[in-house]
Amino acid sequence: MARVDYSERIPNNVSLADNRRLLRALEEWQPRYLDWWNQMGPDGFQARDVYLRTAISVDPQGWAHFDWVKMPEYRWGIFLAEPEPGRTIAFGEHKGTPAWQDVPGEYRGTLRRLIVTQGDTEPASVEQQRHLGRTCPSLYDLRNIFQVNVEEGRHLWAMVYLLHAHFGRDGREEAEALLQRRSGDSDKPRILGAFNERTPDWLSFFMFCFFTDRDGKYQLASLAESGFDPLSRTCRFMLTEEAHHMFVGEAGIGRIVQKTVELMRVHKTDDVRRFGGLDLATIQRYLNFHCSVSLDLFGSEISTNAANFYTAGLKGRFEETKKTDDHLLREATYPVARPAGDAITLVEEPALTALNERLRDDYVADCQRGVDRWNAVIKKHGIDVELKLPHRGFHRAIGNCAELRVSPDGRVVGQAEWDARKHEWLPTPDDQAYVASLMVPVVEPGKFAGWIAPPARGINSQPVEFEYVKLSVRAGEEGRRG
Ligand code: BYC
Repeated sequence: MARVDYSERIPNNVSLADNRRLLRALEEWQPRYLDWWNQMGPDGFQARDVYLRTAISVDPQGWAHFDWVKMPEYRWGIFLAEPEPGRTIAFGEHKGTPAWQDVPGEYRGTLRRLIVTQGDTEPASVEQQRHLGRTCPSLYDLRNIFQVNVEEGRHLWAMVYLLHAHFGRDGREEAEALLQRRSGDSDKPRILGAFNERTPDWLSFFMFCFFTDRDGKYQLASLAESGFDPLSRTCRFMLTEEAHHMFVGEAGIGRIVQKTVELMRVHKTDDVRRFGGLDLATIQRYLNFHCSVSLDLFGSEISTNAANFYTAGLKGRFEETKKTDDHLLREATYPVARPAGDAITLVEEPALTALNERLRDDYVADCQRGVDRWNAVIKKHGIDVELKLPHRGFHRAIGNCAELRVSPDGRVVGQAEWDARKHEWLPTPDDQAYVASLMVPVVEPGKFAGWIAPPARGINSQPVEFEYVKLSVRAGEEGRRG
C-alpha cells in the first residue's frame, strides 16, 4: 500500500491496526517520544507554525505534502517502501535465497545492534541542533533546520518500529534506551563519536548536513541492501528524506562560499571578516573537522564486524545489486590506506574485511563532487583558491591512523609539527568566537544574515521571501508554549 493512513493515531503504511499488540506497544512509546521531543527538540519554537513537508505516500513521485504545522503536532509515523515481489538476498552466504520477513534467530543480536546504532544517531542529531533556531540566518533556513529535525525524529520512529515489531522485549528496551541517551552526556552518551560533538553554530550545522548526513546516506544505502526485508524497505524510504538534509548542507555551504567570494571581490581582500563574512581559511578548517569526524563513522579500515555483517547478508555494499562480481568476496582484495613510515600507502587486503574502507571510498568520492561544486562558485568569481577534502588519515580517532598525527595533505607528522600547525588545520578558539559572533538571528521574511547569500529559489515553488515560519504568537502564549 503506497499511501499512508492518516486516520490512525500513528500514521503508517504497515497495517498497524491489524496487529493490536504492536499498536499498543507503539502507542505507549509515542507519549515518551513526545516528552523527549519537547525536552530535547528545537528550543523555543514548538508553538510556531512551520511550513513543513509530510510524507503522504511512499511513491517516489508525489510522496510529500506541504503545510503549516506546529512541530509537536507533526504526524510522525511508519513508512516502508513498497515490497519488491520475490526479492532475494543479493550477497553473502545466503545469496539467492528469499529475503527474510522475520529476523533469523542466529542474527538477532547483530541485527538489533545495527538497528540500534542507526536509530541512535537520529535523536542525537536533533539534540545537537536544538539551540540553532535561536540564531537562524533567515526564516528560510529556520524552516529547513526544522524540516531536518522532524525527519530525523521520523527516522527514529522507523528504527523503533523495527525494534518493536521484530525484537520482542529486548527491542522495547532498546527503544526506551534510545530516548534515554543524550548527545555529549558523559554518563549516557550517544553511541557514535560524531554524535557527541557540539553543533554550536550554523557553519557547523551546514557542514554536519553535508558530511555527517552523507554518512547517513551511505550507511542507509548499505542497510537498504539487507536480506532482512523490513530493514531494507524502511531504509529505502528514509533515503528519500535524507536527500533533503544533504541538500541543506551543500546549498548552505555553497551560499556561504558565494557570499564570501562576493565580499572578496568587492573589497579586494581575503580578509572578509572585516566585512562580516566568513573567510575561506575558516571555512576550510571547519570542513577539515567535520570531514574527519564523519570519516570515523565508517569504522576501522579492517573490520571483522563488517565482514560478518556482509557474509550474513545483513549489510551490503553501496549499490550492491548493481555490482557484477560474485557478491561473496571470498577471494577478492581491496586497496586499503595504511601508514608506512611517514607516508600513508595503499595495501591490498581481503575485500571482505575491507568493506568499511570501500564504503568510505564511495563516500569520499561523493563528498568530492560537492566540494567541486563549491569550488566552481569560487572559480566563477575569478578567485584562485580551492577548498579541499583533508586526507583520510587527518584527525582520525578510529582506524589505522587513530594513533598518528597526519596533516591534511597526508603526511605523518610529529607531535611538534602538529602542535605548531594545528591552528591552520582545525577551527581555533578564535574562529569559534568569530563564528559565534555572527550568529545573530535574522527573522524578517526575505532577509538574510550578512555572511550567507540567499538561496536561488524557495521551498516548494514558494518565493524566497515567503514567511516559512510564523513567529508571531498571541500575547501570553510565548511563555507557556514557546
Ligand atoms: N564511534 O569494526 P569496527 C546517520 C566501534 S549516520 C564510536 O571498526 P564496524 C545520520 C564499533 O561499534 C549513519 N564507536 O566498525 C547522520 C565496534 O564496537 P565493538 C549511522 C565506533 O562495527 C546525520 C568497534 O568500534 N548508521 O544516519 O565495522 C544525522 C570496532 O568497530 C565508531 C550506521 O552507522 C565510532 N565512529 O562499523 C542523523 C549504520 N566506529 O564491536 C543520522 C549502522 C566504530 O568493539 N552501524 N566504533 O563493541 C554500522 O554499520 C557499524 O556499527 C559502524 C561501525 C559502521 C558504525
